[in-house]
Amino acid sequence: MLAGAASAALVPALAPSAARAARRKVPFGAAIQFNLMDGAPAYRQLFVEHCDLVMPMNALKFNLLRPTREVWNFEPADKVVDFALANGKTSRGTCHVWWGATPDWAKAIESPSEAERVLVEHIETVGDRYKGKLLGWDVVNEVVANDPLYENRSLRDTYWLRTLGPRHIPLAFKAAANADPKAQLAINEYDLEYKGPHYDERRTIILSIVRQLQDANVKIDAVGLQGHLYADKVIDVDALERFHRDLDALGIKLLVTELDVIDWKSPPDPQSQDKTAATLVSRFLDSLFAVKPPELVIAWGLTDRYSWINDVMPRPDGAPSRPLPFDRQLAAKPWFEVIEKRLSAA
Ligand code: 9MR
Repeated sequence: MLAGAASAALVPALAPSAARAARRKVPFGAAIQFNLMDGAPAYRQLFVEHCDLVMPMNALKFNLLRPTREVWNFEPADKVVDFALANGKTSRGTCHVWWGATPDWAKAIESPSEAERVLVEHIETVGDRYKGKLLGWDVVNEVVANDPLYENRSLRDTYWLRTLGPRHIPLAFKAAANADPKAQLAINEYDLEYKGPHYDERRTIILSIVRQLQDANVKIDAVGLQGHLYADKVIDVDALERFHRDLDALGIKLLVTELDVIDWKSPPDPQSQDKTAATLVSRFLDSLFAVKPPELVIAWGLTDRYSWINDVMPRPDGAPSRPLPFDRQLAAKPWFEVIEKRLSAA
C-alpha cells in the first residue's frame, strides 16, 4: 500500500476526471441551465469536471432568444456557449423549430409568406451568430405526432405545420445549412426506443422524413434520440438496432441528446431506483453500440437537484426522483459509472 502510494505520487497528476475524459472514445456531454449558473460554483464545476460537451438546455430556444418581435436576447446563450468554450468543451444548439418554444407573437402571424420569412430569418440569424462555436443543431424537434396511429397523422399538429405545411421541415434545414454550412444538422425526437406498434410507427416516420430530405438534396446529418427513458417501459433492442442500421445505411449519424430516467413508477428506495436507472441506461446504450457507437451521448442535466422530471413527472408518492447521473449532493451515481465504462470501451 505504502509503496503504491509513494509511486503514485511520482506520476504527474492528471485530475481523475480529465484522465477519464481522455479515455472516452465517445464524448459525454450535458445540458446546463443558464439561470442556475450564477453563484453556483459547485454546479458549474460538475460540468467542467465530467463533460466533454456542455450545451444550453433552454437558452437557444426561439421564445427565449426572441421573446418579442423587437427583442433579441442572446445573453443567456452567449453565457453558456462562452462557458463551454472557455473550459475547453464543445457545445451544440437546441432547437430552431419546436412546438414548445414558438413565441406567441410568431404564432399570431397568419400569412404563410410572413411566417416563412420569420422562420428563415430566425434560423439564419441565430445559426450565423453561433457559426463555428457549435458542433451542430437540432433543427427540428418533436415534429412527429405523439401517437401517430391513434391520431391518424404522421406529423404533430403545430403552428408551423398548420401555417406552412410539412415544407417547414426542409425550409428549416435549408436555412440552418445556409447559416452554418459546417454544422451537423439533426432531427431530434423522443419515444424512439420502446416496444410496440406506436413506437414502430414513430421510427418509421423519422426514417421517412430523413429519406424525403435526402431525396430533395436537403442536408441532414443526424438523428437525435432524446433518450428520456421510462423505467416502466420496455426498450425494443431489436427494433432499435434495426433503426440504427437503417440510419447508418443512409449515412445518418445517431446522437443521444437528452438522456435521463423517468422513475416515477419505481419503488421509492434510492438504491433500487439507482439500480433500475443504471440497468436501463446500460440496456439502451448497449443496443446502440451493438451497431456502432453513437456520435455523442448527452444527459439532460447532471444532478437530480435540477430536472424537468421533478416538475413535470414528480413521483406520486412524493419520494424524490433520481433521473440524472449525479445525486442532489452532486455525488456520482451508478448510471454515471455505466456511462464511463461504455463510452470508454467503444
Ligand atoms: O428541460 C427543459 C425545461 O427546463 C424547460 O422549461 C422546457 C421548456 O423549454 O424544456 C425542457 O426540455 C425539453 C426539451 O427541450 C425537448 N424535449 C423534452 C424536454 C423536457 O420537457
